[in-house]
Amino acid sequence: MKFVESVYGVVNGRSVKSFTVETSRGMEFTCIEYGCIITEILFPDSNGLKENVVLGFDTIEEYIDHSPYFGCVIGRNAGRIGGSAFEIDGVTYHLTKNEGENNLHSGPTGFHNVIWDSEVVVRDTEISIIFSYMSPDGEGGFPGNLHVEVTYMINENNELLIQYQAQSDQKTIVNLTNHSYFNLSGNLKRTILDHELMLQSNEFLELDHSLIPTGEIISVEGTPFDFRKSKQIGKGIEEGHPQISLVGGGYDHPFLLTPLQKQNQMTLIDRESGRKLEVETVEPAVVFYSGNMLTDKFKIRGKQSQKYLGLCLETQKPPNMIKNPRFPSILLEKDQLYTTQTKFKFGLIKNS
Ligand code: FUC
Repeated sequence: MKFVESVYGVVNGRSVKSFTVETSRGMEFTCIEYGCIITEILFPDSNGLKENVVLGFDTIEEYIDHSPYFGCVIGRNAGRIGGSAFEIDGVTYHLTKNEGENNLHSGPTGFHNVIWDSEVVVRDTEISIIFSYMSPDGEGGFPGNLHVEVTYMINENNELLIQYQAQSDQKTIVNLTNHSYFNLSGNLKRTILDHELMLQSNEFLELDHSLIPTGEIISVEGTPFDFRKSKQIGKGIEEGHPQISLVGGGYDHPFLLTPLQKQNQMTLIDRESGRKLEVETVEPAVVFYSGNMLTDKFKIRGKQSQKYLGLCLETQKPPNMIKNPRFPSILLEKDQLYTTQTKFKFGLIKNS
């Protein structure tokens, strides 16, 4: 395995390091200290052509100016909180409204927008980049001094394991995820509409007009939300459904993952390039976002951004759940250790 460290850019006078890990089986992974952003993942297609399979920029300025959360860690809370407020033990905490009345992805002071400390552990067959951050009590409106650690571990099997840890000195809420946009065509040659997705989920959460879960759980059976057998994302969208139109013509929904099934949970395939991505998580849900709101207002490494240019598989606890006791709690008790992990494995279809 190879490892290279360099300086990616400067934010507020502080230099931001970038780390590149290369496996001997052709994967090249780069992340930076700003937002724990994964800026690039190069992976060969079935002809051995190494190309980038995530959306990202070459400069920190672009991330600061107009990134739709490309590749970053989202925290303290992933997704939307309705009304930008929540209550713990009778105390109401107010967050910044950054999407209408709601708070999206923890607002402008979220984890995507801070510089993390880093430490690198190099072993023979795996390299870990350990990012840490101390989020002060009241940051973004959230209670408690929260110490967070995010580890990107890359191994010789072309797997990226993301491990998260957090601990607070006050009762608070935590729901972390990574917001990478994948596009397996390579260097954004095509949209993700002809990618095939397999997602082991029997149910998804209905959203209201501001994309907050209504509390209704809908069976995927007989709907375009049924990905239990692999199918083209574009085909699903074409089938049409009020929930697909509601989110701008696509998917932006929390899918409840089949409980107890911790393997073969999600597989994304691009037949033309032969690339495959398998995702496994200990989280109970995944927000599958098909890039419906990506605009053409900026370029991504020379290519015009456009709707459906990338998709996210945001593994997490269902969003807004502080308000819904039917779902796993995102409350974190004082001194309790929050841990979670998700694995992304890159490969080729023909090897499976
Ligand atoms: C996802 C979506 C949102 C939003 C954001 C950039 O998490 O749930 O709708 O567009 O990404």
